[in-house]
Amino acid sequence: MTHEFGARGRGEDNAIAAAGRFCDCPIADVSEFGRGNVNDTFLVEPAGEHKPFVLQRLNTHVFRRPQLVMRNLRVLSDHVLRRMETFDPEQGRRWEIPRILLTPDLSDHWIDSSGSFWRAMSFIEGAESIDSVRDEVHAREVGWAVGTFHSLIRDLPAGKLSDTLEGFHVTPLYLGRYDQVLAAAKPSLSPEVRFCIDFINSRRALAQVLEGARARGALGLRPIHGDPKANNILIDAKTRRAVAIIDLDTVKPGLLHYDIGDCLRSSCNPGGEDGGEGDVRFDPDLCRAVLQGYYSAAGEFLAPVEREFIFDAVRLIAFELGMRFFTDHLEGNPYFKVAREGHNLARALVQFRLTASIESQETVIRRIVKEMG
Ligand code: GN1
Ligand code: MG
Repeated sequence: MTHEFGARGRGEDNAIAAAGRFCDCPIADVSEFGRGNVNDTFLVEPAGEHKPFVLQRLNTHVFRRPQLVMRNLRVLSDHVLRRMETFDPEQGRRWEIPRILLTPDLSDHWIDSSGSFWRAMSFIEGAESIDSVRDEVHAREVGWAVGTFHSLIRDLPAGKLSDTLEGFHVTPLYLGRYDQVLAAAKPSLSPEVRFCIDFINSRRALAQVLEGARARGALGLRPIHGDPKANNILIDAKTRRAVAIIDLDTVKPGLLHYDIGDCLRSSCNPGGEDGGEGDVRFDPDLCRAVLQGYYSAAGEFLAPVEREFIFDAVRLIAFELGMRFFTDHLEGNPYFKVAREGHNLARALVQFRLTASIESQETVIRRIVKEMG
């Protein structure tokens, strides 16, 4: 399956039908929601007193066993809700987890006549998903939310979670796949394509940095979020504090560094993934603020050796995402939704420029990590 341009608008009729399965209520409106690159997300607004909720069509090209995704979500939410009974986030601040909604026959999903897989979750009210971190206060909240989430799931037994996306964030596997796709695609060598190929070639050794440390036993698997980019942390519109972390489909055992790297690469890139105005740049002040927030919630879990890999993690996850976008571009965009021709190539260039900015600030970033203790 290849996503066509404007794929976001696809299937609204089906969305209305699906919305009706998760609420015994008249539906006033169903509109596209958020900016996910993989699943299709809608906000459902029922008429009358019923609360709005979030409806999603899972991308079953990516999540090939969606029932397992839902089972993981149930395991996760039962665990987190139990932990939250005794968890006191600083001064009773608000902290929530989306609830899974059920159909009348108590199923956590509904499959429509075209085979689309739908599920619904409660909507976290009065909170915003913000694509680019605004300032250090926001950055701190993002880091705090990821640390809090790590702290809430750290005792979730790995055996209870299925691996719903094998090889996710295992960079050497992405590199191997890229090599295969490039060999088959034989792309015409525009300057941008040439740049990406050269950029990857000169950093092949980097792909091993975390997996090598894991193989040596320096880093170990723990439950992680998998996709803690800045806009997956919801910010209370009034208090400006983080209130939830969403997009929980990739929770599974992994390295904390996948999450820390992903959170930093997204939070410290003020121009965002589509590249704003001007140069793509990694902002070290935002990095310090994210880490301060993270450490305030979860610093005690990070062994000294794990801290040493934080720089490598942010560099690697930016590089890896660039390689994933570029591979998808070469393949005709089967994975990430695109809004225009060349979108995944443009996204890859942003991540590679971000990687270069991270590399050029290695000393500063390593010093910031050291400051944290
Ligand atoms: C995808 O769909 P979305 O936007 O939540 C991707 C992440 C990437 C992200 C980049 C399952 O997440 O790994 O970091 O795009 N999710 C999956 O924006 O591949
Ligand atoms: Mg996601």
